[in-house]
Amino acid sequence: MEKKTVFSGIQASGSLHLGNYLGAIRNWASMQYEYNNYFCVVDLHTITISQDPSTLRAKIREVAGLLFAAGINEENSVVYIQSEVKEHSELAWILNCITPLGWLHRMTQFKEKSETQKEEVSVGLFDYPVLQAADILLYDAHLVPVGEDQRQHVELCRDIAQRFNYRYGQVFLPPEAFIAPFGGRVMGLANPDKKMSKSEEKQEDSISLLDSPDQIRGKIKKATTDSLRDIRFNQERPGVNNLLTIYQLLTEKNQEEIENHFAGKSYKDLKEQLAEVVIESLRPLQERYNELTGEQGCLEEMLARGAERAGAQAERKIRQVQESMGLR
Ligand code: ATP
Ligand code: LTN
Repeated sequence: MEKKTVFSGIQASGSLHLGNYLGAIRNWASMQYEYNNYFCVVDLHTITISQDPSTLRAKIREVAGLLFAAGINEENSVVYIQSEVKEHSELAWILNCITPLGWLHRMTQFKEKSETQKEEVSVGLFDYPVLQAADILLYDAHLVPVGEDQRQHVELCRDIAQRFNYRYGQVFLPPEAFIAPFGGRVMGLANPDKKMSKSEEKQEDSISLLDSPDQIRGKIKKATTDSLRDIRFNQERPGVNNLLTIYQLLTEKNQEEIENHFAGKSYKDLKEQLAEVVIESLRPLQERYNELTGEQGCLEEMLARGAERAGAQAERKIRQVQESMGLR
């Protein structure tokens, strides 16, 4: 039986953190053997919010390197940079012309992001979901593994695909969101009411995948807890709950085992043990990352191969789209 296709994207808006790893990348790596996969560093989405050019360039490379370091491999997956495959922009324009404005006005991510943006909100930020639809539809992806926050964008992509097909024939495959039942939302350390986020300016809120052992110990030590004593999973105690959740995601023990393990211990013990678990879990990833980026030109070659493979599929698809519409 032919394998289904998976597509997902990740922005280069900052340093990848533990939330990105546990909620997304680790799952992509473990599911890659069952599917044909495309994992894309979506730099064109990243510039919907203003970025410093040299930082952006470095982050694009870092994010791509971390995808490989987390175990995504070239045998099973195509890893590439969005702006290196020009068909993404081309298809986004075409889809713009069939997407009703009202559909975009309903997108909650735009409402949230445009509120926190102090500078002028760009047309690109508003159009973000259409570019995302183009990403997915170019590769005939069946499944799109994302966090809960992206469900609405994948639904919009389905609607756009169906509208296009209704007008021009069966060209696109309407995809489905694939939301992992577990690990969907790692919260900030200092501010556990908000999710850990790349674009959050407060450094102490998130653990970067490239943080040193001392940085990790320091951030976890300062994590917000509460004035109670017992160590239990409880949504109403977001700080402690988040530390325990991270511990659980990394050790893969069940909640009862973990609560028994920490019975009678202090928050200090919890934080110290969690820090060691995080350090040990990230160690192999950091070693692979250093190897990959230490070897001159290695990552660049991998990304060039990725862009070539993605480009071949994207070119076929855009041709089919143009023919169906009378552009070719
Ligand atoms: P930004 O702050 O720029 O929005 P982000 O950290 O939210 O960035 P994205 O690039 O938007 O990250 O998301 C990449 C993937 O990581 C998505 O699939 C998203 O659902 C997942 N993800 C992001 N933050 C978390 C988190 N705190 N917990 C679990 N998964 C997360
Ligand atoms: N909007 C997504 C990133 C993204 C994406 C995609 C995810 C861009 N294009 C296509 C899945 C499929 C985010 O912020 N996580």
